[in-house]
Amino acid sequence: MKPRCFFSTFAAGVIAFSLTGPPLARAATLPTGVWVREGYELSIAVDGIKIPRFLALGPDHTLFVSVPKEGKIVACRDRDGDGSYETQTPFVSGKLPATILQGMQWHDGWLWFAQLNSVSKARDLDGDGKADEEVQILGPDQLPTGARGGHMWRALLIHRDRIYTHVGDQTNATDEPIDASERRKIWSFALDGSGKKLFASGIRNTEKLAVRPGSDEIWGVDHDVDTMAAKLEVDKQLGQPITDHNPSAELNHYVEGGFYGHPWIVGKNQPNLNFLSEPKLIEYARMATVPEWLMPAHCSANALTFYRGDKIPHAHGDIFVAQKGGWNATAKVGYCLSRILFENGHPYGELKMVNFLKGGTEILGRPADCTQAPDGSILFSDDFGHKVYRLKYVGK
Ligand SMILES: [Ca+2]
Ligand SMILES: [Ca+2]
Ligand SMILES: [Ca+2]
Repeated sequence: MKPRCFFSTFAAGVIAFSLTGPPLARAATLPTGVWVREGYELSIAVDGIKIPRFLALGPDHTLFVSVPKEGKIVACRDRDGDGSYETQTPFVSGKLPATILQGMQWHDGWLWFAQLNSVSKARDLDGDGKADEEVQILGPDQLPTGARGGHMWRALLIHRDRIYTHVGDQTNATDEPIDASERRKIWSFALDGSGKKLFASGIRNTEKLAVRPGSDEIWGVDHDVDTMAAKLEVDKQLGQPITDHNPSAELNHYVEGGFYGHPWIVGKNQPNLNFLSEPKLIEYARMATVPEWLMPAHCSANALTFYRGDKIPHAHGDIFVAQKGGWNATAKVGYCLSRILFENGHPYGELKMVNFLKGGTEILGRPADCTQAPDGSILFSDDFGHKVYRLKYVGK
């Protein structure tokens, strides 16, 4: 059944928040024209954080929000449990913006967090909401090369006493042998930083890793390459009819020893058209693990969360994906939160849940990360609108 579209006209109510002083009254409303799937309610969970990126839940339902441009992680509290977070406290601060605070996970009493060249953990000992003990677990000597190029957002996952981390290709598609760089790979370490092991390779830019509920499987969404047919689409009057739709963005199940194709192979074992003269092209295609699910080219699927709750019907084990929207497609794609449906551990369909593209052209938001709130709703950050939204199932 085709979902009924409607435009939000309701206000989220009054958001009261404080940075350091008493709560401030502040009216926060949804941007006009955001589409929300029927049966769901969208509201503003956190307002007033400039360019929020990644999210993590801590004890007592604290929501941690990374703010890379300001070199800090903000701890947000929803004291009355109504889905609106009233207080914001800088939990970690003073990091250089160039080191890009990104991946976070609460584990064993600490907030673990990744920067470009490090993985650290911090905790608050005196209960004032600010971390006072910080330990660096991995440093530049153990992690891939430093601040050069793009895709420097470090993923971080702690699972079964291992740290998993990844930084993407330093360019759109660097033409270098698989072993030439420690980028484009997932590495794992013991929790004390020892025992470095290669986990998977051929990955362009996967900013978040997640474990499928009831399994030890590690999954992630990988950004597709840009300008894939640039060598063919040379007549500017003809536009970019191939690049506009290729290659698809990928949802991958990353396995130990797996190779995921980048930069030579894209999507379901298709050649990157800029690498047709690569002598090992077919060898790479034979090696590559194909994605479990494909999303539209240039949607910029940025981060995911598996749903582990029971408040959204039939959603346990499904994935929610934050799609920021990319620059390389002629018509805008992405700018949404989607849900990828799973059955027997594999995806079989995708639903758009929230659409921030008004009339196909006007950008109202760019979802960067998502996570499941303690009450079973979905929280997702918008680094365009400087908000964290809450999507709650309300019926039907
Ligand atoms: Ca509240
Ligand atoms: Ca403290
Ligand atoms: Ca791939």
